[in-house]
Amino acid sequence: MTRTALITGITGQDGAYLASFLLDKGYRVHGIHRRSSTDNLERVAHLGDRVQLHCGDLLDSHSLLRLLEQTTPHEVYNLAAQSFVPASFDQPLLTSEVTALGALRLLEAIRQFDTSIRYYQASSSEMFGRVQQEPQNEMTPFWPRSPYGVAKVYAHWITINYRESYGIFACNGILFNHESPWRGKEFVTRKISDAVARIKLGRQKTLRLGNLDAQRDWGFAGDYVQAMWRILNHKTPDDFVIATGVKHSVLEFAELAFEHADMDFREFVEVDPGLLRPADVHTLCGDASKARSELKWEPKVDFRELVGMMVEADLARLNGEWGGG
Ligand code: NDP
Ligand code: GDR
Repeated sequence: MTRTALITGITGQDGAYLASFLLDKGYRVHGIHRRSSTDNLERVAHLGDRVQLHCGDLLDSHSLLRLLEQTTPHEVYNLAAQSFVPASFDQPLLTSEVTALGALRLLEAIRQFDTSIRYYQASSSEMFGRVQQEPQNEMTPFWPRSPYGVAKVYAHWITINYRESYGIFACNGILFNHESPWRGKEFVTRKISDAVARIKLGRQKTLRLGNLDAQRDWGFAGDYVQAMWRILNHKTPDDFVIATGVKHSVLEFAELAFEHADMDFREFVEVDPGLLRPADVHTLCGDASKARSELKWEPKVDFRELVGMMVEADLARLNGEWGGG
């Protein structure tokens, strides 16, 4: 029987990679997107009518229930969120409504419609925030450092609560930072790769960054969406850390990205104190050994390959040669 998946946040980076992955696995794929006055379907355009798109919003319970009834999914992937950490300091209430209560609205709709639906929650390493242990695993206590991180902790625990209370196959993937050529331009990796390409082609002179010392465990989004599917198709519902286990600083990312285009970052990077956050997460590094042993999941793309892939894609984009794959 053909399996059916419903993805929230299909227009985002992970939504596009997950939709493509599930289609290749033979799934029928439905996606929920917000109505917009401008086209926001760029990342899924290449999938054409293989993906069925529906208007809905995590702020609107009725649209979620209606779309469950219309699409009758076996699996629901909740990837939608206000996902940009700095914006969560400017709009903490909106972030909580979407990122925290949005998960609850979707779980409630599942509870009302069909408790046999499997539910994936996009949990985040930002929940570890001021880290209590290095590296972080499923047992590490949370200490979120932003309204976004706090909202993700709520969504994480309400997912566990619906699993324990109603027997729903509800799981959290605690994913560390993952990037790709489809990453939004406000996130630091894509901001850097885009700037490197522009500077290389003479269209930009400098790159202004905030905290250069922040360290992240960066992986490739294409690898990480495979973990989402493995989590939902595991024998029992559970929570998993997904990470590479290797961390690098923002400075190292910038250095390598400029080097990839035969440039020296010291000539172009400027520090802008205005880009520092009220409270930042200084270091994150994940321990994915549970996913490795129970899900047989492994990241394939390493840091150097990821940086090179992103710079190459942005150079190709600016030259009008990028296919979007
Ligand atoms: P993006 O920011 O690229 O995508 C977020 C998606 O959520 C977009 O499709 C956006 O729609 C949608 N969205 C926002 N608000 C609403 C709403 N009110 N109703 C419905 N949809 C909404 O995020 P990523 O793809 O990078 O991440 C996917 C998920 O994983 C997010 O929940 C994120 O918080 C989480 N995560 C991401 C990590 C990463 O490193 N990428 C790591 C750990 C967790 P629109 O296009 O209209 O804005
Ligand atoms: P993050 O990603 O906050 O980890 O959240 P982001 O790329 O925004 O920041 C990573 C680190 O880089 C530092 N930094 C800058 N960040 C941005 N955006 N712009 C800059 O100019 C800049 N200079 C330095 C930041 O201070 C930070 O320490 C991402 C999102 O995808 C979340 O949704 C997800 O949950 C987490 O990753 C895991």
